[in-house]
This record gives sequence, structure tokens and C-alpha cells, in this order.
Amino acid sequence: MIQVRELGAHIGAEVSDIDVRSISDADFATLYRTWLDHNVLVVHGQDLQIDDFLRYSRRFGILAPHPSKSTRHPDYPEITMLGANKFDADGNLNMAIYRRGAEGWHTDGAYDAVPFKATQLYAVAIPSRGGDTLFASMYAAYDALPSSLKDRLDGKQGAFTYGGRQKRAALLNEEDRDWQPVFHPIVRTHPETGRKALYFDPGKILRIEGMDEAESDAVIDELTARMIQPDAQYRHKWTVGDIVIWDNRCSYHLAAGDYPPEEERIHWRVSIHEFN
Ligand SMILES: O=C(O)CCC(=O)C(=O)O
Ligand SMILES: [Fe+2]
Repeated sequence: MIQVRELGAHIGAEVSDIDVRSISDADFATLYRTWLDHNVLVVHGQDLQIDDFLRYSRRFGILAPHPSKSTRHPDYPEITMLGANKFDADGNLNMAIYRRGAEGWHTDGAYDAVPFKATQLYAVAIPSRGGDTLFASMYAAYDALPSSLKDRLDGKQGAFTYGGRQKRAALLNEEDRDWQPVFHPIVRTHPETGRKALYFDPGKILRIEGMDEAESDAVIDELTARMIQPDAQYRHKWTVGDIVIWDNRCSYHLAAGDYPPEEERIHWRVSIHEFN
């Protein structure tokens, strides 16, 4: 019998007493429902090979290689290696690798025409301190907006690219840096729960369509200030063997990016798209 425990208020749940390598369809359905209800799902104590992790991840959807080719696993393109090769040949710390995901609250995949539904991480090596991942609810962000702002955003599309207004592209190969904008509604209805979320990413958005530049910039600043609701957060402290999956359609996340750089912090990571 799967045990479910809520973690943060409005976001985060953990399940115990399961081995993801041999979970039945009925138990997976419970797990999946728990994930949809809580946006972030934690499973502790798993002892996985890469094939096990891929097989389990494929139960959630279709895996896609990340656009950052240089950080893919050499033999498994669908696996991104977080934290690997963070020192160059001269011993310099590569900040784009060390601080990946730590530059600001974000959702993964807003740069894709169809943003991917989920990201899943498996903890392979964890430092002695620091290196947490923080999560916050997009539903709570939407619910807390003043109604005048909700009205202004109704029906508006955002234009997004990989590097956003800062043109951040350190992890992309040269040939992949010319990113064409894609468009998503800022108020996005979750396709499975039917709930409205503030679909927003300050690091990837270029502008809000249908607003002049000054208004768009002002609204982006306002949404940046409002997107994180303190009472709808969960902070994950990692242990080796943890699996955490988050729903990019209804949650933001942020890597703390603060662990001792000489220590290892390695995760296998997959991007998961909806089944067609
Ligand atoms: O390393 C982390 O804690 C999260 C990094 C991140 O933002 C991601 O994998 O999408
Ligand atoms: Fe991320």
C-alpha cells in the first residue's frame, strides 16, 4: 500500500514503500494522481541503473533530449547530467554548469512550441551541505493576482526563447543559439487538472504580445515580483537515491546553487513530454 505524505503547503508530496522498478499499473495510477494533485512528487531510497530510470520515466510520457548537447550523457542522449564536468582542464569552475537552474525561478521548456510537461531528477551524488531545489505553485501565483491584472492578462500570449531577454546561451552549442520565439498563453489552463496557472518565466520571456514595450516590461516586472507565493512552496533537501518529478505546467523551481563547489552534486535528469 503506497503511503502518501504532504510536504509543503499547496505543493509537494512524498510516497514511501515503493520500488519504482517494479511498480504495478494500479500503484502507478495512484502515484500519478498524487503528482497531479501536488505538482511535485518525491520518492526516496531508489537504487537505479540508467535503464531503470529511463523505463520508469517513460511511464509519465515521452522523453526528449535536452537542447544543451554538451551536457547530455554520451551514451544516453535523453539523460542530461547535472553537475558533471563542472571544472575545465585548467581547474576553473564552469558557472553555467555549477549554477544551472539557480539564476532565477523558472519553468523548464517554455522555449518549446509545446512546453514539456515534467522534469524528473535522480540523485546520484549529493554534497554535504547546500544544493537544495526549491519549488513554488503556479496555481497559487495565479489565484493571488489582483483581479484587474488577471483581466489584463486574459487571452494574452507571451513570446519565449531559450535565453530570453538576457540571451543566455552558455550551455548551448554555437549552432543552436539562434532560437525562434514560441508563444504560450500567460494564463494557462492545465490540460489534465483544468486549473488555471500563471505560466510565466522571467528568464525566458521576451515580451507579452499585444502590449507596447513599456507596458510589457512593466507587466513582466510585476509578474516577476508576484510569481512566488511564500505559502505555496516546498524546499527539497536531497539524499542519494531520491527521485523528484515536477510538473512544469503548474510549478516553478529554482536550484539553490550554493553547495561547496569542490564537492560532487550529480543528478540524472530527463525532460518528459505529453503522450501524443
Ligand atoms: O539542479 C537543480 O536543483 C535543478 C536544476 C534545474 O533547474 C533543472 O534541472 O531544470
Ligand atoms: Fe530547471
